[in-house]
Amino acid sequence: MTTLAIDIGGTKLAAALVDDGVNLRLRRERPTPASKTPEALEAALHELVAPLAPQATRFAVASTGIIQQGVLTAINPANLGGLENFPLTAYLARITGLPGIALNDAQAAAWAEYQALGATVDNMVFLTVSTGVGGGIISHGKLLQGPGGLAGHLGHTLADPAGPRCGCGRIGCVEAIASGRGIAAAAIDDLAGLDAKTIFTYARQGHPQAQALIDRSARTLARLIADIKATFDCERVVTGGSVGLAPGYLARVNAALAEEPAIYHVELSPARFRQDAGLLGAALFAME
Ligand code: ADP
Ligand code: BMX
Ligand code: ZN
Repeated sequence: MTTLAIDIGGTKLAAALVDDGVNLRLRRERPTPASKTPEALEAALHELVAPLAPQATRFAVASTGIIQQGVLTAINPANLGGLENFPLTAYLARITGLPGIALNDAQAAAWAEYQALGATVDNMVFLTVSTGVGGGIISHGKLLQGPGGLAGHLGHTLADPAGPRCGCGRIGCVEAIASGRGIAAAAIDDLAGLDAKTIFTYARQGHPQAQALIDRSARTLARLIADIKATFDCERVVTGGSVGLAPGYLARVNAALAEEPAIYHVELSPARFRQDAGLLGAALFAME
């Protein structure tokens, strides 16, 4: 069975064909439209999936935002604005002529990474540090989605009550500080207006402010991981997303976590499927 897998992120869209939930081919990627309207997203999705759809028997979407019965709503409209109650699965069914499913991107990635860990781990949490900070929780081998699809939105837990306001409306969310957007938003002076990717390049060249911004993100993530350990007592935390997978980032998170009391320590590893965890997870979930 061939699945048309689609990943909708705040920065990029990706699609690929996945055979039997494992073999990924013909991967395509394009930026998420800057004009965050339903029409712009529809046009971009259409262009992305059109060459692949005729070869697939169903579609499976991993998307940023809350997915409830195939309908997408942003919890943080700054990341994917203008999309309240966007009928994601209905739109894709119409343009592809295929049946399919949709789930949150970090929930999907958690599912793929959990399968990759094998029988040794029964409880794990996936964290993406990307445009936002997303999460997916596997508890006793089951993916937690929650009755409204909100389960695992760990990026919207409190990091700092004196911190910046998050696009979700709360003050001081982990996402507002640790995400790619959070890193960029805090940049000042010569780094003002630059994106997280460029700030990482400056940090590698020894730029003190760039290093401090990345360290602030990594420390915030480490505190979240200690909270996660206290809440779920999981055996593993897996990190993904372009910030989470950037060279040196996980080492900083590990160093900050090591400063917490030992009871809160948990094994961290980078996503085995790297940028494809969402695509593969959606395809695997569709097989369930
Ligand atoms: P999405 O959120 O669409 O899934 P990404 O996982 O690529 O996309 O995350 C986008 C964020 O990651 C942006 O803030 C971008 O600046 C940052 N980013 C992209 N590439 C890198 C990189 N190589 N190193 C560090 N940060 C990166
Ligand atoms: C936001 C939220 C989550 C998502 C996370 C990571 C929106 C649009 N998205 O917290 O649902 O899982 O970002 O998304 O409200 P990404 O785009 O960074 O991969
Ligand atoms: Zn928030």
